Amino acid sequence: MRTTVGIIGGGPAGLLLARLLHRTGIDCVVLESRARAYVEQRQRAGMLEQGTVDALRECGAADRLDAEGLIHHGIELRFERERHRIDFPVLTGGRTVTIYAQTEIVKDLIALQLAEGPPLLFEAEALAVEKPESQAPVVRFVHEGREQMLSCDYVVGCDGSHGIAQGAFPAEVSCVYAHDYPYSWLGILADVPPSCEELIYARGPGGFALHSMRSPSVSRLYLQVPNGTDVKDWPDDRIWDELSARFAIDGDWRLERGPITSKSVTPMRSCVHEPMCHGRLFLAGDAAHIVPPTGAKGLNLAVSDVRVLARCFAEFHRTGSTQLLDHYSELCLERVWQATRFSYDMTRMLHTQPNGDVFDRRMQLARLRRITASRHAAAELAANYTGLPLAL
Ligand code: RFL
Ligand code: PHB
Repeated sequence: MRTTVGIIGGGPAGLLLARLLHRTGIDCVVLESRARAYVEQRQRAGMLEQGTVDALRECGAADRLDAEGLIHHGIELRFERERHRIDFPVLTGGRTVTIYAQTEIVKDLIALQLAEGPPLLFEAEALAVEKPESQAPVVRFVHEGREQMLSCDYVVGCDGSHGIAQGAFPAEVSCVYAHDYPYSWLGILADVPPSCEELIYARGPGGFALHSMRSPSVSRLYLQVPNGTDVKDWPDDRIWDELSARFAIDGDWRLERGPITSKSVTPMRSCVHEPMCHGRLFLAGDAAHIVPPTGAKGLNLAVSDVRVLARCFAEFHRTGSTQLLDHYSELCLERVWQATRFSYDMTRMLHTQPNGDVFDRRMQLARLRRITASRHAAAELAANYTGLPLAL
C-alpha cells in the first residue's frame, strides 16, 4: 500500500486530520488498532472549546453537534460551601464552550470517512515506523492476520499516549517532560438529569469533584480518589454520598441521584514530548502530550494540533514549500505548554494534596478567592478555559 500521509490512530486527532487533508485533496490512510465499536464507546472528554466546534463545522462534521450540543456560557467554582460563577462571554468578549461527548465526535467522523473516504482500516495495528528520516517512511502494521507495509511521504502518529510513533524518535533527539499527580479521578455516567445547568468544579472537604453532563438526561460526574483505587471499593451509594458531601453548600441545592451506567478510574499525568516531529514523522494529540482532565484541554489540544498540521500540509500541497511543515513543532508547542500550565494550575488549585499541610490549603484558598474577587484573574481563567488562539 502507498499513500501521501499515513495516519496511525483513529481517535479524534487521526480522524479529524484525515478529514481536513481529504478536503484539501491530499490522500491519506488511517490505521486504527481497535474495532469500530470499541473506539465509538470509549468514554472520555465532553467539553469543547469554541475553536474545536468551529473546526468541526468548517469540515462539515458538525450537523449532530449543532443539533445536540449544549452551549455553556460559564462554569461554577464551589469552595468553602459557597458558589461563584465565571461568566465566559462577559469576561472574554463573547466566547462560549459546548458540551458534546468525544464518543459522538468520533462516531460522526467515522461515519463521514466511511462514506466519503479516505480509507480507514479498523483492527489494523501499527507495529513500527521505519526510516522516518528518509524521503519514504514506512509504517509496518498487522491487518487481517497479515503483516503489511504502508509506504508514505509523511507519517503522523495520532496513536495516543501509549502509541508506537513516539518510539521511532531516536533517544538523542527527543525530550519527555512529565509530572505525575498523587491522585486519580473516578468517573461515572448516570441516567439522571444534571443537577446544574453549567459545570461545577468543587473543592470539597474530602477533595475535588466535578459535575458535568452528556445530555439533558445523562450526568457525568468525577471524584478525586487516591491512586490505585479499585472501583469495586466504590459501590453506588458511597459514590453519591461522597459527591453530595463535596458539592454541599450553605443554601438550597441538591445532587439528584440515578442509576450509574459506567464507572472508571483514571490516573492523572502531565507530559510533553519535544520536538513534535522528526524527519517526516509528526506527532499530534495525546501521542505528543497529555494533560490532567481538570482544564478539559486534552481533546481540544489534539484538535488544535491537527488544525495546524493540516494547514502546514495544505501549504506544502499548494506551493511545494515545506517552510510551515518545518516549523510544525514550534507552532504547536507554545500553545501546548500554555494548556499544560493551565491544567496543572487548575488541578493543583482544586485537589486535596495527600499529606498536604495547612499552608497548602491556605494557598489554594487564596488562589480561588483571587479568581472570584478580581475580574482580571477571572478573565485569565476564562480566556484559558475557552481556548487560547492558534499560532496559525
Ligand atoms: P486517543 O483518543 O487516545 O486516540 C488514539 C487512537 O490511536 C489508536 N492506537 C493505534 N492505532 C494503530 N496502531 C497502534 N499501534 C495504535 N496505538 C493506539 C487507539 O486505539 C486510539 O483509537 O488520542 P487523540 O486522538 O490524540 O485524542 C486525545 C483525547 O482522546 C484526549 O486528550 C481526551 O479524551 C482528554 N480528555 C478531555 N479532553 C478535553 O479536551 N475535554 C475534556 O472534557 C476531557 N475530559 C479527557 C477527559 C480524558 C479522560 N480520560 C479518560 C483520560 C476526561 C477523562 C476522564
Ligand atoms: C467531561 O464532561 O467529561 C469533562 C468536562 C470538563 C472537564 C473534564 C471532563 O474538565
